[in-house]
Amino acid sequence: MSEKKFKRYLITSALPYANGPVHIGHLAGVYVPSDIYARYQRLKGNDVISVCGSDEHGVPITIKARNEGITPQQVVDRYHAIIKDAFQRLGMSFDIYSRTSSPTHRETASVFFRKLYDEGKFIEQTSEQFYDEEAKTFLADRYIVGTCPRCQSEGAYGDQCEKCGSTLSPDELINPKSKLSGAVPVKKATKHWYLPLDQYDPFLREWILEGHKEWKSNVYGQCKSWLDTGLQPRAVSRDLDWGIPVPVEGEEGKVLYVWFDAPIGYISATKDLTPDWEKYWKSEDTKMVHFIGKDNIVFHCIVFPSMLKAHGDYILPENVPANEFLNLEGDKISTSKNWAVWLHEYLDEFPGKEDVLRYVLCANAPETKDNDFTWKDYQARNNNELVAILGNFVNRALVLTQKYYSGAVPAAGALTEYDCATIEELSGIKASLEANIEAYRFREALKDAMNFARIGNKYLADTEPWKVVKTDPERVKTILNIALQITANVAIAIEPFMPFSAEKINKMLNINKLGWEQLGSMDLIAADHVIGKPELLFEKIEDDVIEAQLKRLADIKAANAAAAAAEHVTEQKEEISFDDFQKMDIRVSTILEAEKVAKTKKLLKLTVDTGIDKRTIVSGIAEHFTPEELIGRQVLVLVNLAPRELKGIESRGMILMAEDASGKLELLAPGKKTNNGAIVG
Ligand code: B3M
Ligand code: ZN
Repeated sequence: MSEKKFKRYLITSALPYANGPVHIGHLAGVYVPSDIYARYQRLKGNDVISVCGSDEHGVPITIKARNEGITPQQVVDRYHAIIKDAFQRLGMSFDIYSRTSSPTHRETASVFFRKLYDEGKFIEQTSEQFYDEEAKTFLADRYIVGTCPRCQSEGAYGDQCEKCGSTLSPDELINPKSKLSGAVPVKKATKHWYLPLDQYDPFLREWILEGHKEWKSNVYGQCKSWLDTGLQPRAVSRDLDWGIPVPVEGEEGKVLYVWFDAPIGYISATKDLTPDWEKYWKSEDTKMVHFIGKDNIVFHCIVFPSMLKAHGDYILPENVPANEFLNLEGDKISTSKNWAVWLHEYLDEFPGKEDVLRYVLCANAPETKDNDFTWKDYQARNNNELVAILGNFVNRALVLTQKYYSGAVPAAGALTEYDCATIEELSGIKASLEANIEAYRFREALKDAMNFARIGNKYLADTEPWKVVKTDPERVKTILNIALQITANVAIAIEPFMPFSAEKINKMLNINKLGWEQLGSMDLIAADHVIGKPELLFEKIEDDVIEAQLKRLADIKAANAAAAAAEHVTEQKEEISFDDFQKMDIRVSTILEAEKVAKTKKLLKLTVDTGIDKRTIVSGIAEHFTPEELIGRQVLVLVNLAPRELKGIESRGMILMAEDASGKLELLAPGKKTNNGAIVG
């Protein structure tokens, strides 16, 4: 860990794409850790700026606009507002939440590009790219669709097949078509500029592999493998009509590649925040930390630092503590499949529970490996940790002070050995808490912060002031004085993690927000100080609330399965002759009786009236239909199928059903009531 002392902190958080809302995966990966770190550094009295904003360029935004028949600007205006409002409601304490469609950013990114262009830092290359002659536009990979060469499924994109997950290039697609016009794309020459990353290999090896061995292993390891694989020149421009125009005369229709312009958004946001922006970006006394998800490591550790190095005026990040990914109920979070807990929806459905979400996402953060969010765990942590420990302790300390002393803080008397042991234990927390935050181990840091409440809760449970007050009221004054000092410490320690609860505690203690340097003191609240009205910090979350969320996800999963099924149709079987078909004898029949076959999950034993006779048929539909709902239903039966014995039961015939790719099963039946025995032809 670098021991260098810095005069100020420049904290950046990955700019969320403004083509959709943010979800808990974004929060756990990037924004909760970033806000904890920024709040902590501010609490310590450091000069801190925390910048973020919407990333408003890039192909996904143009696709969203096209799909909705609106302009890209309308897309980004919608989601910029939703994201900015949701961050603010969750207590994200950015000093600015800007956007890359801003005039400052357009100017800053253009000047940045032009400096590198004028100084010959780019390679200029003309290459053949896919072009749509009808739409008269070059096609980004996402705009080309065709048959996947790996799994043969339709609808694969030029860069990826979503069915089998293969990474593709447009040249590999079978029967490529333009998503814009449906035309077959043609190759057309086009000029672009490339940042020769390979030339920055020595610098990056020195700066990262030698200079930043303290970086998180998941980050350091990814950088090392990128370098060992060998860096290639990277395009910094695109043929698109949405983005920052390439500031080169005669090059209309070309824009800066979104990953070239977006990181410069941190600089432009700082410019919009303060006229003193250069002291943050150009002084070695600034500690710059990028908070990102693991999919952004290459851009923040390899590409952007190479851009900054090429430019020459700017500092480099001191650390990039990227988190891994958060999954939801065991599945990958997916915007396109709506498999997410959207922040703005959570805030609407769980008013007053902003800190519960911050707490759970920090406690479960995917700091070193992917992790899973489950609603059951959310409920358990709220009920067993926030309500039962933090809330319970604070409430007892305050309510008992109100009850015994009308809210006036009692003076402490002589301390017992147990009091001293408790105070001693508390005194060791701060160092661990600081070390964990400084090392970006926020899960461990949160446990440290909660230890003030844990120890306080145990202290009250062990000293039982509600009992002792009958026999030794003087002793209770000491107990509650200590409990209130611990409560004030809790408010300081949890502020970076749960700012709303910290504020509530300070309000109930009737004190102003205390500084970090006061953490650990047992002399924070003077005797006779009158505290405010106690209120519950957290409330128990009941099962029905969680069930409702799980039902929502179950419905989404079912809808996705149905959509997938509708999309994917099983190939047609081999051709048969009319004579082959004539051999089958299919009759309208009615199910008279139905029962489960013992010791099987799938089998039902049916008694069926085929019009010819009443017979037994065993059918594997027990997971789709109950016996009760089958009785009396008309079905189609293949009656001349050779009899088979299933679990000791002779089955004569087959009930005909339709099953789609999602496994959804439906019985086939005549549209109207029909005589049993009627021949199906
Ligand atoms: N817009 C976020 C992402 O890849 C991307 C970050 C830009 S930070 C400069 O999800
Ligand atoms: Zn595929």
